[in-house]
Amino acid sequence: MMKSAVTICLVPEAKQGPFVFHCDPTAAGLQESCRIAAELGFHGVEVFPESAEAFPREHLMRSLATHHLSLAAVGTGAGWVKHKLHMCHADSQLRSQARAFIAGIIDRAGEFGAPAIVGSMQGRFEGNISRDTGLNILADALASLGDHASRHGQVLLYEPLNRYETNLFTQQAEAATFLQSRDCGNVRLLCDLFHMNIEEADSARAILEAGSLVGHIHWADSNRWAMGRGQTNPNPIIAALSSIGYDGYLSAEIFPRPTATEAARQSAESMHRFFSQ
Ligand code: LER
Ligand code: MN
Repeated sequence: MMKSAVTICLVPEAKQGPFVFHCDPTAAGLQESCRIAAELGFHGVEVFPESAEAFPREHLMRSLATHHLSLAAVGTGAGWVKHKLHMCHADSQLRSQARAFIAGIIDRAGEFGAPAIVGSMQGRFEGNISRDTGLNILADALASLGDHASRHGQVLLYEPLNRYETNLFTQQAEAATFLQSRDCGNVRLLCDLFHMNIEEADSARAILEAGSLVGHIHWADSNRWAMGRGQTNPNPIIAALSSIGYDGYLSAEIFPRPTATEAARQSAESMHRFFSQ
C-alpha cells in the first residue's frame, strides 16, 4: 500500500523553499508539525535538516513516537542551500565535502529506517567540468553513496530536477538508463511531479516506464501548490503507480500556501482519497 508524508524544513535559509512546515529543530517546533501531520492522517514526515551534525535525533525520535509517525525520507539539499556544496563542483575538495555531507545524512536517516535524497546536491557541470566528466563524477558518487546506504538496509534516492535547477538529468527515462548502465544498483528514482510537469511529455507514462526503479514521489501540483490547486490530473499518475505496484511514499513537497495547515490538509485529502479506493 502507498503511504503519505508531508515535508518539514529545519533550515532557516530555505524558508522560501517548497516545504509545508518550516520550524526550528527544537522539541516544540517538531512536535507541533508532527501533531498536525498525524491529525491529518499522514503516515510519515520527510525532513530537511541543516546537516548530519545538526540533525535533531532525540527531538525527532520523540515527536515521531508521540504521534505514531514514520520518517519517510531525509533531504540533503541544505548542503547546497546553506553550505554551497554540490557533487559536480569544479573544486575536487568541495566535491568530497559534498559526498561526506550526504554520507552523514544517510547515516542519520538510516538509524530511523529512512532513505536520504540527492536532489539539489547533484549540482551541475560547469567551468572546466564537461558534461561527460560531470556524469562520471555523478555516477561514481551515486554508486558509492548507494553502497553506503545499503549498510543501513536503505536505498539512495536520486531526483531528476527541472532544467532551471540542474543540467544533469531532467527526465526520468534518461536518469533510469544512466543508473542502470553505471553500476548504481542501490539507487532509486525520486519522481517529483512538479519537475516532471515541466520536463516530461507524459508524467504517468514516465512513471510506468521507470517501473520498479521508482523509489519515492514528491506529490505536488503543476504550480507546486497542494495537489488539486494546479493543472495536474492525479488520476493517471495514481493509475501508473498502482500498475507498477508502487508501495512507497507520496510526500507533499510544496509551498505552504495559502497556509501550511491548509496545504497539508489538501495534500492529505488528495492522497488519502486514492488509498481508500
Ligand atoms: C528537492 O526535492 C527539489 O525538488 C528541488 O526542487 C529543491 O527545491
Ligand atoms: Mn523534490
